[in-house]
Parts: sequence; structure tokens; C-alpha cells
Amino acid sequence: ASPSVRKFARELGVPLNEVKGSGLKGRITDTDVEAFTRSVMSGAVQTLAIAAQQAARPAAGGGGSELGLIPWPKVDFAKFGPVERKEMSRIKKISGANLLRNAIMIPAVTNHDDADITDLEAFRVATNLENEKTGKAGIHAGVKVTMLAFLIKACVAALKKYPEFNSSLDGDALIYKQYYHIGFAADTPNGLMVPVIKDADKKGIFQISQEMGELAQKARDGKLSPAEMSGASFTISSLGGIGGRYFTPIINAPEVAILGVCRSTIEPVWDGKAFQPRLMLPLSLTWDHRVIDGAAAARFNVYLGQILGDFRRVLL
Ligand code: CAO
Repeated sequence: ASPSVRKFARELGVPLNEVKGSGLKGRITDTDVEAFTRSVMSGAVQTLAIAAQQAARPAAGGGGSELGLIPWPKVDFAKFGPVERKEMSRIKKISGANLLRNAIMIPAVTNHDDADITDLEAFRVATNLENEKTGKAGIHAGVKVTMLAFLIKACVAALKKYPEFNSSLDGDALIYKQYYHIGFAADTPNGLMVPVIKDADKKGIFQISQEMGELAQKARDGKLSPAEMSGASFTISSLGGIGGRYFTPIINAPEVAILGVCRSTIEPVWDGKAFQPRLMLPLSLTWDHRVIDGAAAARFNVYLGQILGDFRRVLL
């Protein structure tokens, strides 16, 4: 939209990103802004802000009441001890607003499960050793294969088998994405960032590991471009390098599911005759109950666990 159209939209309080442009290459004109305003006034169209307000309220006439929250507690902390006030980083402010909306708006449920990655971890370690031996001459020189790369491939297989996990809500319809762009949460000094591995279905473990390393480094240096952070159809948040057992990740809207991964540990697993020491990986899958049912989520986790247990299953 041109500056004058932007000004016009601002005066009317019209959210330009919700207006369809009828001009050349989708340009938004004054007439588009007027038409949008008319359709909102007639009730034919709802702005996202109004829809969000209404969604947060109980159904009209349904006998429910407003949220009726009491005000946020205002405390003079200095009364209790020395304090220091620091502005939050820009990233924290932006991600905080997104997390709040996603936590409030999505009826999210988390399923926890474990995957036996004993053989996969042995394969990963052996692959890295083999790659180190090939030395600088090898095509993958310097690349370390990570568990997260295997998780991305396993998730792609599960997303293909259960496509609703790779969808987004659009009103009363679902948009099924036929691409597999996987976001991964990266911890940076300035806060949480989510770079995206594009077309993960078309890439091998080495390439994914290498791209992940580069994107995580860029994230830590604050050098990720908007394109490198957009377009994810599913996200993985791994705390495996740090620790913990399970957690409840928040869905990254407009995605409908997210996988949380914690640190694997050796655990006794009953094989029918005796306990065997197996390396178990804790998985936490959060899903949007408007789109996905509990049974589907349990199936997704079971399938994911089966693949991580034996990657040959991807070929079946
Ligand atoms: N179980 C056991 N060990 C694991 C593991 C797991 N699930 N995942 C990784 N590890 C090990 C790795 O093998 C590595 O060990 P070595 O150094 O001995 O080889 C070590 O932990 C470090 O791994 P890493 O965390 O650096 O690498 P990664 O590929 O697992 O993860 C990245 C990369 C970018 C995801 C990670 O650095 C990161 O930022 N994690 C935090 C994400 C986060 O903040 N999530 C929360 C979001 S909600 O607020």
C-alpha cells in the first residue's frame, strides 16, 4: 500500500494485513480499505482482533460470564529488598506476545511418551566416527550428525502418515501443507528464536545437521533473516542438550502441533523375560484439540517412537 493509503487505513483503524489488494500485484487501494470497512460494519467480515476477543469470551447467550480477571498484582518490590529494573530484549517482547496469544487461544493438550533410541544413538556415534576418519577429504567433512537431525526426519515421516499435524486452521477449513518445513527452537543470549529447515523431506541427515548448526549460530549472533524464521509447518523444541524429563511446549501458531524433546537416559526396560538397559528419549507432543484428537496424538507419538526405534520403518 502507498503511504497515503497507509495513512487512510491508520485513521480508520483498519488492519492493512487483513485487506485484500485489488490493485496491480496485489496493491491495496483506498477503495479496498473502504470496502473492507463497509464489510466489517455490515458484519460480513470480522477483523482478527475482534475474532480473538470473541473467542476469548464464552459463547454469546450461552450463560457464561466474562473472564472477570482481577488486575495484575502491582508490588513495590523495593519494599522487600534491593532490586534492579532491566528492559526485556526486543526478541523477548515479541516472542512473549506470540506465546501469550498461542497459550490463550489454542485448546492445547500434551501427550508424553518415550522412544527407545539405543540403536539409533549407536548408529549416530558410529556415523560420526566414520565421518571423522574420512577426514577433510570427505564430502561431509567437519559435520557432526545430531540426534535432532534424526528427530526432524522422523517427524517428517510421522507428518506424512498423519497429515493433520502438518496443517493449519483457516476458519472452518484445514489447510494441508504439502511441504515439510521444520522449525527448531534455538536458545540465544537474547531469547528464544525459531529458525526453519526448509524441505526437510528432501534433505539427508548430514545436510540437515549442517544447516541446523549454521542456523543456530546465526540465531545466536542475531543474524537470522526473516525468511530463515518463517514458513514452518511443524516445530521441534529440544532441551536434550541441557536436561529435564518432560515439558509442555506452546504451539507456534498457525501450526497445530509442536514436539518437545528432553534428555535421553538409560532405563531398565522389560523385554518379556528380563530388564534390559535401554536409552530412552522423552517426547512431549502438544497439539491443538480443535484439529487433532487424543487418539491421533497417541498414534503420532507411537509411530514416532517406532521410527526412532528402527528407521527402516520409514521404508514400509
Ligand atoms: N539426549 C541426550 N543428549 C543429547 C540430546 C538428547 N535428547 N540432544 C542433544 N544431546 C547432547 C548432544 O549429543 C551433545 O553432546 P556432545 O557435545 O557430547 O556431542 C550435547 O547434548 C549438546 O547438544 P546441543 O544442544 O548443542 O545440540 P542439539 O543439536 O541437540 O541442539 C539447539 C541444537 C540449537 C536446538 C540447541 O543448542 C538449543 O538451543 N536448545 C535449546 C532449545 C530451547 O530453548 N527450547 C525451549 C524452547 S521453549 O522456551
